Amino acid sequence: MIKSEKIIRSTCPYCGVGCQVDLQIKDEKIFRVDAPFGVAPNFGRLCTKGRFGVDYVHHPSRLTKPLIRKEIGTKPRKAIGMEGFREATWDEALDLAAEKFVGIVRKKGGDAIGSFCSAKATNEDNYLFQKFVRGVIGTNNIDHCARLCHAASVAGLQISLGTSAMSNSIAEMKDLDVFIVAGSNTSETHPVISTFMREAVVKNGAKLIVVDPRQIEMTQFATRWLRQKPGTDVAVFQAMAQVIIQENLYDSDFIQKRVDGFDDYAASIQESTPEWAEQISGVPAAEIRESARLYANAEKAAIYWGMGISQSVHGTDNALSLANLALLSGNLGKTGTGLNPLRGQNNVQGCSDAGGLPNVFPGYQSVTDPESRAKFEGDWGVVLNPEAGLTTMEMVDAAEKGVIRGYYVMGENPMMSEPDLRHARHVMEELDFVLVQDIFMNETAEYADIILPATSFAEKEGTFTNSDRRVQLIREAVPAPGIARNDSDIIADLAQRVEEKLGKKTTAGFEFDSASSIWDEMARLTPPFQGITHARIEQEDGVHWPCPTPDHPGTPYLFADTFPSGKGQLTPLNYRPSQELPDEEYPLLLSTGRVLYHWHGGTMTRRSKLDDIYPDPTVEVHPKDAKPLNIHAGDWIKVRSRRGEIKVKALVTKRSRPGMVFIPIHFAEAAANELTLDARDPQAKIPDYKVAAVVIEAM
Ligand SMILES: Nc1nc2c(c(=O)[nH]1)N[C@H]1C(S)=C(S)[C@@H](COP(=O)(O)OP(=O)(O)OC[C@H]3O[C@@H](n4cnc5c(=O)[nH]c(N)nc54)[C@H](O)[C@@H]3O)O[C@H]1N2
Ligand SMILES: Nc1nc2c(c(=O)[nH]1)N[C@H]1C(S)=C(S)[C@@H](COP(=O)(O)OP(=O)(O)OC[C@H]3O[C@@H](n4cnc5c(=O)[nH]c(N)nc54)[C@H](O)[C@@H]3O)O[C@H]1N2
Ligand code: SF4
Ligand SMILES: [Mo]
Repeated sequence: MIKSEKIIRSTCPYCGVGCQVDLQIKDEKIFRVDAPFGVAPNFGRLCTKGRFGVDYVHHPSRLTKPLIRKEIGTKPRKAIGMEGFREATWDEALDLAAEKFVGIVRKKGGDAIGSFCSAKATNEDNYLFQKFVRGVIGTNNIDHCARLCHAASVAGLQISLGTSAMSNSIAEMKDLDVFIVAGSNTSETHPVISTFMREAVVKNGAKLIVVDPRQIEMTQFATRWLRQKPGTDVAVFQAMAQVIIQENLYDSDFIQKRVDGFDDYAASIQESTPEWAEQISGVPAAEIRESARLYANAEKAAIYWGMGISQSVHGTDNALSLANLALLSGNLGKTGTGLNPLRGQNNVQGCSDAGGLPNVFPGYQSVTDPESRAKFEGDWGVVLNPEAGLTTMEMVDAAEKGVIRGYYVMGENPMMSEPDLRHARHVMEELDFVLVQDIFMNETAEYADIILPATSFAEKEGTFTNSDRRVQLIREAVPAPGIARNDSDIIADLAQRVEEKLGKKTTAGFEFDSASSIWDEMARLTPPFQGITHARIEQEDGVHWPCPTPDHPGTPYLFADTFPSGKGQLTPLNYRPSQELPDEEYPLLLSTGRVLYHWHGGTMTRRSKLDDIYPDPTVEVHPKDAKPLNIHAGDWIKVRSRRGEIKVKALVTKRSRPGMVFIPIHFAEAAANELTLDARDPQAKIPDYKVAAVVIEAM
């Protein structure tokens, strides 16, 4: 057995569970990953990605030097591989990047730059990124993958409760009596959380209601499985609420003390009977009735949800329909209850908390609020843009119109993750300047003018904030490859160069001696972080924000006494159908999502041994749909939509409903987003990744 030279405690770089890992190091390499037993949130558990998937850190294709496009400036820019770039020094690459940004800012103003920060990078990296973009470039055009992810959950929870984070902690799953898992393939996407859910069922007798059109693994533990047609959640949850009101199962005490809008809401759903919902969703009325009773009669009942709820043209309504259920039944503000959107990326919570959004500074302080702005202007010593910036998809629209001329993309891969890639590519081709900062050459970097090599989670210090708002440390465990540098250091150097060229100087500046001192600056300006320091997290193995003072214990569950908006708000809703439904020409409904072994565009997992287990792009086809087309398991087939076409391997399985196909998003050679459509929820601006129309064909 190999003996480790050192063991470094860190946080898994994949999903929002935020598992604590012990990286075992020999010869400056991670050769094994374990999990400490006594430490939250995972208590010794890891999934296959945390345990076996971090070998991407040592992949030979890591970016090691800054790269500059050989034919910089020619348009339309084309996607090119490594051969189209030449190596450069940091000074040359950063000087040129600064010159290009300054050129655009001088000509067109700061709002001509669009920027993407990263839910893979640390809180400290993202704080500094938004400080640079807001304070030096002078725009609020900053967003990240949260827009493509839980934006609708955020919008819905803001309306109903006045806040958006997961309300209860992972540790409380042991206290569940009843819980709903809606549109979350938890055992593949938040695997360690799913083990606590299973334990709640198997050991504690909790009852689980799964709401999902696919026969995901969680259905094996469910008391009830509501298998609806994709895109019909509002009807199902409205009908559950109708039963709760009609049968007097609601918590009138809770409603009287803590909820507004009951009478209007009750009047609005009189007609939303389970029979009505059955017509729309295909879920038997009796199942809806029984599920409503099970949920409302429980002592403590929680709701967990994922992308099946959020990624929809009516995602905000979906989230609101869940919030309505929790408010009606009083399942908020105590342990084992709550409204819990399971956050996806390792640091998507933190990236939003640190101000990586177009409308807010760190800690959700509004950029349009003069008081908040004055505070940041005072501290940073600059005048800030008073207008909220553009969201991810709005930046694409603005780039198409020529309003945005340059992109700064740190640790995101929009050329895989955005809907309707053909359109997204066309927009990319016409930009004046694209700067990408990543650990690998990805599909977005192929469009860059300059690529800056960053260090990975295993090569730097900082913090990630997991799904239940727990701020945890990552630590330097191995050396950086080549001359790759930490995201924060790159941003700081670039910011100083841009400041100099623009003749602008932030007073607090960009000189930091450590990630911990960047955290301290952010915490000083962000009330819910003020009790948290790196030293404290080190001692306590993580702290849940809000934590306003050093002697505050942190907050595992929210809303004990009140909601941020005062009272919770019940919201009347109307069911609306999806934008593009199957028809004669495109007879199947396409849903896209994830599998256990891979991560998003595959940049990391396809450079890991996990790729050996799941090497090919796939599509789930129901036997009823496969048979007439003579499609067999393992056949390569074509899937076509109005936007594009891909070739994938058929998995003939009853997992997806008849009339529906499911394609994972992880394969660049068959990107699901060649097929998806750019239809968005009007409030949250999130694209619908779960309903489009396609046709399949044997090859
Ligand atoms: N292995 C792996 N894990 C991941 C990721 C990854 O790429 N790979 N990504 C992370 C990220 S960023 C995120 S956001 C999370 C996402 O985690 P999930 O939300 O669990 O991921 P998805 O695969 O998008 O699946 C959502 C579920 O919604 C169901 N669904 C589809 N349409 C509907 C509908 O109309 N209504 C309902 N109720 N359900 C529907 C699908 O069948 C699927 O089971 O995963 C995180 N974890
Ligand atoms: N069709 C369809 N599309 C989807 C979805 C879907 O369900 N269906 N889901 C959407 C969702 S929920 C999400 S969250 C998005 C995800 O979309 P993205 O965030 O664009 O996807 P990732 O592949 O996770 O991109 C992360 C990038 O960060 C890099 N990276 C890793 N660590 C570091 C680091 O420390 N520093 C830097 N600088 N870079 C680093 C990786 O190499 C990778 O290129 O996709 C969305 N797109
Ligand atoms: S559950 Fe998430 S955080 Fe935990 S090991 Fe798996 S991918 Fe990493
Ligand atoms: Mo996500």
